[in-house]
Amino acid sequence: MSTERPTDLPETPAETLPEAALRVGEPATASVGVSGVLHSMDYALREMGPKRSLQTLLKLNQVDGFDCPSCAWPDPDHRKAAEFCENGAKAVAWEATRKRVGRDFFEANSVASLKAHDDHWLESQGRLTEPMYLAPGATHYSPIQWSDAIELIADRMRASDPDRSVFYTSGRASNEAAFVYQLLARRLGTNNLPDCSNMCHESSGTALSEVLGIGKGTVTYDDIAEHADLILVVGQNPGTNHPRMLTALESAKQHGAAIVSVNPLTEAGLGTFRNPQTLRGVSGVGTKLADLHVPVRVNGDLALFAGINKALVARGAVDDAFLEEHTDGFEVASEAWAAMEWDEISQLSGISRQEIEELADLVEGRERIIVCWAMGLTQHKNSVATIREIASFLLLRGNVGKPGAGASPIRGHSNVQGDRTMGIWEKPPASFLDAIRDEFGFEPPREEGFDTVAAIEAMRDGAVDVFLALGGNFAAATPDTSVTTAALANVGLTVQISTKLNRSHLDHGREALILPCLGRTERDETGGREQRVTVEDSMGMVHASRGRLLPGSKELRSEVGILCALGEALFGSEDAVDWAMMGLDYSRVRWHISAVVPGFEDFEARLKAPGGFALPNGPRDSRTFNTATGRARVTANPLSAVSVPPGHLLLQTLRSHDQFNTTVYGYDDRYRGVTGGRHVVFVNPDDLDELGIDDGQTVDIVSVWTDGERRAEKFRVVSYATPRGCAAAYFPETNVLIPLDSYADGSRTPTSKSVVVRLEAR
Ligand SMILES: Nc1nc2c(c(=O)[nH]1)N[C@H]1C(S)=C(S)[C@@H](COP(=O)(O)OP(=O)(O)OC[C@H]3O[C@@H](n4cnc5c(=O)[nH]c(N)nc54)[C@H](O)[C@@H]3O)O[C@H]1N2
Ligand SMILES: Nc1nc2c(c(=O)[nH]1)N[C@H]1C(S)=C(S)[C@@H](COP(=O)(O)OP(=O)(O)OC[C@H]3O[C@@H](n4cnc5c(=O)[nH]c(N)nc54)[C@H](O)[C@@H]3O)O[C@H]1N2
Ligand SMILES: [Mo]
Repeated sequence: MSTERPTDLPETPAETLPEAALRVGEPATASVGVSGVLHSMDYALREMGPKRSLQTLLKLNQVDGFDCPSCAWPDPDHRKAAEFCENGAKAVAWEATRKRVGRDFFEANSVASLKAHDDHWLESQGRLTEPMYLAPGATHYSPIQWSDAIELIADRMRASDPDRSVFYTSGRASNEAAFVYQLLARRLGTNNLPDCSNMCHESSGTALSEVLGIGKGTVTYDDIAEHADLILVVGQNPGTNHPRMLTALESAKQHGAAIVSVNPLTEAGLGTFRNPQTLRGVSGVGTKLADLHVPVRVNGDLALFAGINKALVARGAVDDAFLEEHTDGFEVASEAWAAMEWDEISQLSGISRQEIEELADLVEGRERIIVCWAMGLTQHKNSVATIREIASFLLLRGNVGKPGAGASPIRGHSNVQGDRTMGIWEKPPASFLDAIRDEFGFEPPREEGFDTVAAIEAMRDGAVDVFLALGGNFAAATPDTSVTTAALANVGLTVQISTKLNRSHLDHGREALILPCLGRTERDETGGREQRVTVEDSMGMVHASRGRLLPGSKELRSEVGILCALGEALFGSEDAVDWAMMGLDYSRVRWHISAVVPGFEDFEARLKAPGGFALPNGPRDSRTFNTATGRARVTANPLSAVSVPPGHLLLQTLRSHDQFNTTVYGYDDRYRGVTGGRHVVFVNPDDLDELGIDDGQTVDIVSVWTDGERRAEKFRVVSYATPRGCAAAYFPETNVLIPLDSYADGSRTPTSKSVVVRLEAR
């Protein structure tokens, strides 16, 4: 196989970044509505054309269709014909595009030349079509047969110690793919299963397991849409990241709920919502969603909720019977709250005592309270403590295990929760490993494996020979971009199972493979019959997903198919695990899942119910708490927040309206008034005055950490309504600023929302 670059093919020139087109206008106060729908249709037609657009969008989130590959928001029981949002439509169009990246493309473009392009350009080249191999020292990827690619991975894994292989997962993988993947890692002999969850809701899982005895939320769709009378949306931007949640919030309002948004920014989605599925929405008359906006300082939520808890306890406005019957720790926590100083609470949260007391008034008048949250809470040093404090807030008034009340971490990737349920976890419980042993008859490894941060450290230190990624974009999504890039270069073989070209194919190990796979939208005929897969949504509902489109290329394989082939290559056809059988028929995988994973008994049969089935949830179903004491734990968590030296700002890194994580659909952030570019940093006007920096000026963002400084160059300053001392900019462009060893206590989630920076004029 040739790795020489053919000289007669021109390299695609690297485009200059379109930042020259950057424009900043007023942020929007309303969201969705007709403009959002038209925007997504425009997009769908451009990427898919009219026929594919119809074929896909009308099957999206339908009972006999496929699960939206965008976020993990659940489906309502009563679905509409168009059960999708603007950003779901974009995600589908992005996958079902008619553009292709084939061998000619890789022949024409060296890895070095591709690196000069940005993330939008890379993915917009189209779907990957055949397996590609980058030999040691080669400048270009070249085609490789599937069987050779699989044999090559097996060969490198066999030649190395199991703990020198790493199996990364992104949250789009189906339950079936995830189950086979973790089985492969454990059969090989390692728990090195880092995943995107480590960078996402790990803090939620850690905190909730400690205090409620379950690492998931405790509410259903109907709890939000029909039963709650107060919903707090904390550190989450649903208008962009979970747009279908706005429909549920609109319904909640119609059922009398009050909605409070706790966020440094006033995000458009929680202003006026124009629901395109209703006549009122289409005609432009919207529902005002948030009744109250609490402009908390970045990282100020622990202090804010401690303040509310302090106020509630001081007033005696707690549910004594619930606390007595179901919890422990209340007495100790009450003393700790009583001892906290209001001045410190207000200073750290940025919210006055009076405003906090007013919030407590609102809470006192409501009987069924839900707190929803996402990355605004999970990506700080004190995130686990913050989420424990929120659990205490719910427990104080018995808001767990009754209709319309509970904890609701809103998950990101469409199956990230299911992946964890299937055992994608570097520290699986012993009971899970025992079940694997009993089902398959081999002894799985018991030592804890690498999480995402530990995996990067191990690569950096030369302790990894094979890095395999089931989806995602590890090189771009992880913190400390330069460190991670260098770490990946230190790996023997990097393997990416992907749908689209991305940074992780270009920041590679000494040799590298790209294995192109089927996406959600595509018909899966692995083993000569039509297969379906399953997913679990953010509320613990499990349901089937079946794509309809013809695969983007004849060479594409399913994730399950690829992984089972690797299992067979590694362990042979006589192995304790029936790799070949599972690769032919996914119901065989589900059969094993039934035996191993609690809550999946009779899996295949229960899938027949339209809309799927609910997994058991102790706190929600029966106020059963699987904690160390068998009770829910009320905790008061010592006040803390990141300290920011004078002249510096606390930067949060977030998503624009035109991206899905590292997948950048375009350069506009409609709701925040930014078009034509992504290199912007949002700063409070008074801070700009104090720092002597002008709106519109170009700056470098410099992060300050114990080991020195990191720099992100050429950002345009945007004067914006964010609390004093706080700033915001988009990820992944700013991941270069986040130190690898800056992570949350207890969950080791990188502190992507708490980066101490200064701005340096250019
Ligand atoms: N279209 C689209 N959908 C997505 C994604 C996507 O990229 N695009 N990503 C998916 C994934 S994987 C995830 S995890 C979710 C992410 O969903 P979100 O968590 O909504 O994503 P972010 O853009 O990171 O937004 C964080 C929000 O928290 C606020 N915030 C930041 N710091 C703080 C703080 O200290 N306190 C409080 N109270 N708020 C704060 C920010 O202002 C922002 O509104 O969305 C999922 N859905
Ligand atoms: N600074 C900063 N960093 C962050 C965050 C932040 O808020 N700030 N958020 C973090 C969060 S919440 C998350 S979840 C992570 C995300 O981290 P990842 O999950 O690793 O990244 P994604 O950008 O979601 O992955 C996109 C890639 O997935 C591949 N892909 C898409 N669909 C499929 C499929 O069906 N199968 C396969 N095999 N591949 C597919 C495509 O090739 C695409 O390029 O990033 C984290 N990083
Ligand atoms: Mo996420």
